[in-house]
Amino acid sequence: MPVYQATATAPVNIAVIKYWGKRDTKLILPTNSSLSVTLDQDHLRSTTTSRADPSFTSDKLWLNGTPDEIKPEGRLYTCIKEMKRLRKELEDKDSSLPKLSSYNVHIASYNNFPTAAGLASSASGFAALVSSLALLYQLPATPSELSLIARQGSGSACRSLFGGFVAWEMGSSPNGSDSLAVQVAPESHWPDLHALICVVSSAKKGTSSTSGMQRTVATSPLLQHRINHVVPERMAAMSKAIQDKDFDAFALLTMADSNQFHAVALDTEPPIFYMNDVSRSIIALIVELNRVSVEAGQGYVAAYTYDAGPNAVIYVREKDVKRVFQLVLAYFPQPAGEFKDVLKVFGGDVP
Ligand code: 2P0
Repeated sequence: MPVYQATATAPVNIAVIKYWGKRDTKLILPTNSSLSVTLDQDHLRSTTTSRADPSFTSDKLWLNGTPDEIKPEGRLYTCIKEMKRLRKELEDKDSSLPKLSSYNVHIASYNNFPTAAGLASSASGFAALVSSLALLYQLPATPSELSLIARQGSGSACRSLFGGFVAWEMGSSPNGSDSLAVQVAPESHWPDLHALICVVSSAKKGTSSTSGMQRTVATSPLLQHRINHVVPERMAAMSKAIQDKDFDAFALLTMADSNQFHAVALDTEPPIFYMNDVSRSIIALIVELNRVSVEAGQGYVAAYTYDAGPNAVIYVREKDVKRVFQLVLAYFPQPAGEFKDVLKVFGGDVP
């Protein structure tokens, strides 16, 4: 009997223009476009193996070795169903192909980063799942086409189908056919850019992104302003900053968008707080570092950004990695209080 099995990996991505809010919760269609940097494979990635076999009695999933439920009509179920549908289309065109679409699949997914680090794994997880099934089913699909399916697993997952700098275009079609990821620039475009990940707390977040963002959609007047009057211009400006490798513009936009995302979280009823006192102290440190550097005519040094949790991601250029790393450690010696670690450097190792 032939063995039908494939393995794929996908990295974590960190948004610099944030996704927050859905206009369609089932199809996962966002209320605004977003843009992210995909981190390198060495540090934070999911690796997923999929196997199809006529002897399997149901679809099954293991996450880091532990069985996970595939809920009927849930997100995992939808992704697997959509991938089988694409395979079936291929089989209908070429009758010589084995009928893998009729077999159940077993899927095993691992993260190479500790889940205790409090870093989101749904983006890399769903991207790796869709990639491994695409490989198993030998689909001729492009990463943008696969992003349409990964998006239905977790919105931010669609951006992890590409490396480098990636936009998730919100689209306008009610069926989601144009809500997909496109690469703004490959990783090789700006190798000078690094990311430091400061693990402030490894605790699970109090409000999940999925429920938090819909509360924001329902109650925040500031979100309407953001969607209609801020993000469209910011997407264009961020793409240009990346194309031009303009770190000052990139840093200003990244920090402004992180601030506004946390402002709409606070503008939600009841309010959502993702950052804690340590997160805010790191902001103060970066703001002061930049102020001194800008006043000396040397421009911005670092850009912080925070997702739906207290951990900081700090973008810096190669020449400043060591300096910023040492500065963070000087103010937040480890282990101290809630501050756990400066984890990884995207594009290199911790100096
Ligand atoms: C982002 N976040 O753009 C934003 C910034 C968190 C803050 O994408 O409901 O886990 O699965 O689509 O993708 C987190 O939201 O939410 C997120 P679902 P997801 O990265």
